[in-house]
Amino acid sequence: MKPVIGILGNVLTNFSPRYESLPISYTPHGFVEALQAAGALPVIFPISSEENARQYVKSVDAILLAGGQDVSPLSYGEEPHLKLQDTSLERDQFEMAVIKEAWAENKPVLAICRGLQIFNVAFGGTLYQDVSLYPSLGVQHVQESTPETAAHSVKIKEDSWLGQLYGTSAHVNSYHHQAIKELAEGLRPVGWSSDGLIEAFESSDDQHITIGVQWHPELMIHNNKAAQGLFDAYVKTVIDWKKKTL
Ligand SMILES: [Mn+2]
Repeated sequence: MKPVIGILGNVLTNFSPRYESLPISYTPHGFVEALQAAGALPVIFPISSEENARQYVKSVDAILLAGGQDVSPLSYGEEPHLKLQDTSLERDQFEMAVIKEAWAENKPVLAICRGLQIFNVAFGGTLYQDVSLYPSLGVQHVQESTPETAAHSVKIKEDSWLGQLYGTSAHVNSYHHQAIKELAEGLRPVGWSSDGLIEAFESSDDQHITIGVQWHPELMIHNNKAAQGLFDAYVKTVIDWKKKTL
């Protein structure tokens, strides 16, 4: 049996002028393609109310948190900065409920870009609402080049899940204007850009499988072996975890 992985979806409200009044539930196709290529069965969870999080989590083996809107600063006790962009409180609340359910059930979570940020906030961490608010900013984190192009380097902690995959460094793309400020308890940083921002984390205990990356491997799967390799390794980890818990 292939592992079933729930991808947290989004709503597109401006799909095209012709369909202005027709919101679309979706996830970027790269996530679907990458998980299928890795041998998993992806399903997409539409944004839903918090009370449905439990049943959704129970219906899958593992979770993938996708990219998207800014996380609302109201969730970490701040007012919106002038540089804050589009947010969705509804999505934030549903995703935080899913994250907590997955944690309670020890189900693996791969958190990408916004996914890493919302995971951090769900457990009490905070964010820079815009990278310009980070005092040591020295790297372009919203790259001008196309998404399949690696834009900056990341130093990786060798003794980590990501370290087994990448060794001590990786070249990644970068499309985030928000970033982790204080990391939540229960998580440990395992990747940093050269200006010192946290670009990856994992859970600090051995019990939970949580991998968060600030970059977008799903946009590089066609021309970067390590990008598809991350999804391959995640699905393998989910399969191993499933065997252990049966
Ligand atoms: Mn970056």
